[in-house]
Amino acid sequence: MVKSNLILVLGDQLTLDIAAIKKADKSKDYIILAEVDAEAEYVKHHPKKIAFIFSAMRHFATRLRKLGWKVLYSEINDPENSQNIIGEVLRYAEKVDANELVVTKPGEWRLIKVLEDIPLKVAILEDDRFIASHAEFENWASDKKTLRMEFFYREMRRKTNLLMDGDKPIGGKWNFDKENRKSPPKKIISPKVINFKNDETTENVLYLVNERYNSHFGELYPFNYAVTPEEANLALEKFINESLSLFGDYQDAMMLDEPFLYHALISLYLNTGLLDPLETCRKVEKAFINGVAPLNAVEGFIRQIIGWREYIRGIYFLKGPDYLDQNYLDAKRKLPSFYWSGDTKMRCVSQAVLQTKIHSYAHHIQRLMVTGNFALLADIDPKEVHYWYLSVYIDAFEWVEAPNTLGMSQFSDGGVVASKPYISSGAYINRMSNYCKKCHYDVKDKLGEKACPFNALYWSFLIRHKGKFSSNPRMAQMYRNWDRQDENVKTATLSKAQTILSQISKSGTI
Ligand code: FAD
Ligand code: DLZ
Ligand code: SF4
Repeated sequence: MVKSNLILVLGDQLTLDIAAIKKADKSKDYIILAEVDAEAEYVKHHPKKIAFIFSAMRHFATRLRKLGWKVLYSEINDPENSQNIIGEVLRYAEKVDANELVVTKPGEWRLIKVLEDIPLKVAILEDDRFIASHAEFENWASDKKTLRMEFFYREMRRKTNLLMDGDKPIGGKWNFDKENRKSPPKKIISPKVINFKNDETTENVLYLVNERYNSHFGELYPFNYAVTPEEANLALEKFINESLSLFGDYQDAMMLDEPFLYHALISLYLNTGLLDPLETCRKVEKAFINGVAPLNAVEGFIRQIIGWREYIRGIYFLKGPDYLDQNYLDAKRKLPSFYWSGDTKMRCVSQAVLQTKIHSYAHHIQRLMVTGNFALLADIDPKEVHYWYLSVYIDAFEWVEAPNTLGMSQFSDGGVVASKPYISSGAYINRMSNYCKKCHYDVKDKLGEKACPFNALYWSFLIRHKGKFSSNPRMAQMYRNWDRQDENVKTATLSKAQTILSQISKSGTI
């Protein structure tokens, strides 16, 4: 008799196009989906993220069964559930006397390792939901001195033929960012995101998540995210029709009580298999062809997906597990408690943290130039920052979160992802947001009682790490600006920064 294989599908692999399912035989193989505490708790994920994943898993299992697949599903409150992935695979392996475990490569070294070590015959297949394979990225990287995203992106444009006119980019330029990144307008009426109605499956999951993980950071209710590919597609369509045309212009803008602005809010769906990246980009390209959105917006959006998203994944797998342990700037401070409470007088930070608490979402510039910028300026241990981002964001899976946090945001890889640290004083935040007008601190002040903490911290960061950055041509102007300042002001600035850091160490906030 031909033995069955066990096909393990993880909570971020919820598509029929996943490699392990594409290789499976419906007539004899079993698909395993397992809700387990180990995955929900190895970092304490935001309850909305856990609910999103469990509900999407349950909906996917229903779909598989309707299509005739045999599904072995572990619900979180099943008393027989061993509460970890390996335990569940071994339990089912015994039950069905399986031949082999087949799994698509997880997006995290931790899980890859435990699956490689499982006492079963196992096949780990490459995840081919991406545009570039591991081999293609390695090949691209092999002869490069520096791994800059922009050049990799051009390769991806050529490969996908997105926004191409023969071998030339449409519009004559690869990148239209000069036309993007406007300051926020005085008034904005940003389109509302769809609040999906929860069905019985989602309501059951919400009940269980609320009971089980209510000590985790974040608010479970209201829960309105899509949990099926059909719903995720509706969210994408709405973005294309109502927000895409202004996506480029206000990509970097931040506004009080406007968490989403013109962003797509689709990373959670792309990263879990509810949306396909290439199909998404083709729909967005069509919006340009049909005159629904301008080139600067469409090119900017496509670059985020076939450029940044693919590049970041390439870096994670190219650099290996040791990438997580790097700490180029030797940053050692503890993460201030206001990252978990939002309890700070810095309006920009409290906005980012409180939105994250409610939605499990903040947009790119809030992540990079508010919470990330502050952590970098304050020498926070990158591991603690990584733990925070991985647990609080609904779209966070290590392959995409770690290079963004450790590389792009915290410079802990010494400049693999970023050619210079993403740091700024309050002036940048003031230019790109309306936060400062409603802040306790004065963004124009560097030294006074109410001086914006970003200002002194910015200069003290530059001076503390002068040995590492002063020869970087992209930072020369910053050091020249410092040199031009009065000696007394310099001394007072560094002392102010010290006072801020001591205050945070003592009271956990500022
Ligand atoms: P939009 O702004 O509408 O962009 C469209 C899409 O482009 C996103 O859905 C996303 O898939 C892709 N994209 C844009 N920038 C990036 C990027 N730098 N890396 C990968 N994909 C990108 N993104 C994640 O998906 N998961 C993470 O865990 C994550 N952690 C981050 C941590 C830090 C410190 C920073 C600075 C960025 C992080 N990002 C992460 C990238 C980016 O912030 C999110 O992809 C984006 O905010 C998701 O919201 P959106 O769908 O509205 O994106
Ligand atoms: C993030 C997550 C959570 C919260 N829960 C589960 C789960 O119960 N079962 C599962 O298969 N996957 C879950 N995931 C996603 C995994 O953690 C993810 O597959 C790895 O982090 C690799 O990207
Ligand atoms: Fe943030 Fe400083 Fe502006 Fe306050 S003044 S919102 S702390 S940048």
